[in-house]
Amino acid sequence: MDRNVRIIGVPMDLGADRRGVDMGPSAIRYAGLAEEIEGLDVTCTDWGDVHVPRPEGTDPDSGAPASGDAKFLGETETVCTRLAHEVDDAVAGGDFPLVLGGDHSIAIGTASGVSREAETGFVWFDAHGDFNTPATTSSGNVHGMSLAAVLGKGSFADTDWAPAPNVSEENVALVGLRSIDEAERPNIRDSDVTAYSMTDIDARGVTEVVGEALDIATDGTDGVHVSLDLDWLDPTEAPGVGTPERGGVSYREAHAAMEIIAERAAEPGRLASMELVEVNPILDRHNRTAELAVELATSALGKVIL
Ligand code: 6HN
Ligand code: MN
Ligand code: MN
Ligand code: MN
Repeated sequence: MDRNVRIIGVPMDLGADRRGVDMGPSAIRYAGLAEEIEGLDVTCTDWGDVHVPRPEGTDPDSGAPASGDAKFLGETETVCTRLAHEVDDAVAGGDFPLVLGGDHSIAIGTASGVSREAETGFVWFDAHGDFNTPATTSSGNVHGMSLAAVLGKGSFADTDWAPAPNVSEENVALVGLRSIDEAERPNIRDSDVTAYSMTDIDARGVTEVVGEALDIATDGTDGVHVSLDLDWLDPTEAPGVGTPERGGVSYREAHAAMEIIAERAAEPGRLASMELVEVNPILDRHNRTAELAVELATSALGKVIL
């Protein structure tokens, strides 16, 4: 990594049903994130947390009436707007934003901040598509709609905070899918994103799939944002997530993917930003999912075995 890493925590849990994901930033810090990054001879500054309202005393129906079925949409907008400002500020200051979630709804803020001045491709590592809209969701949880929001799908098209200013569907690749809702599937199929399921990884191997995902995300863009939902990994490796799905990638496959990102994203500006989301310490075992998040981040930032 050729830039100072700016850590931005977002203790957000309004976009998911299971409590505890708001403690993700603390758990990831406790697992030694800053120390491990400095061990790579990369400087690192922790900017603390973006303020997030508590769900207690907050009305889940706070969004505009036109929001349809999306819980805490008003608060999500507030948090994502704050985060977008922080991320934009980091990029403008020449830093590399490393965002710690929190649930995956925060990607709406990261995307909007990082793409404010630059065409940005996305590699979205996840068991889920996060491609529901308020019209198709069955949970009402915004973390299951975050990529659709970034791309301005459904009623998100009518908001000024959700669609990212400079992200094209053609430059978005999802990797590792294995749990898509029935009503969500056509949203993905009818879009121009490229989606790789676990079946693709089984057939072609993680290195080939991630290489192709990076080709898509770098094609004509200024940089790539890596959004890493820890439920991308198999729950045996990453038990501390709110929506675990069996059949995810292994420990080594996850590292291989991050190592390819480090290798391919080495040119200045290529890796634009990264976020680590959905770590839930309440459901974790001895902080191992947070520790894994730290390991994967350092792999993406250039840690090599030899
Ligand atoms: N995540 N598809 C489900 C929903 O509620 O829309 C699950 C979403 C999970 C989202 O893990 O970031
Ligand atoms: Mn500022
Ligand atoms: Mn997700
Ligand atoms: Mn997920």
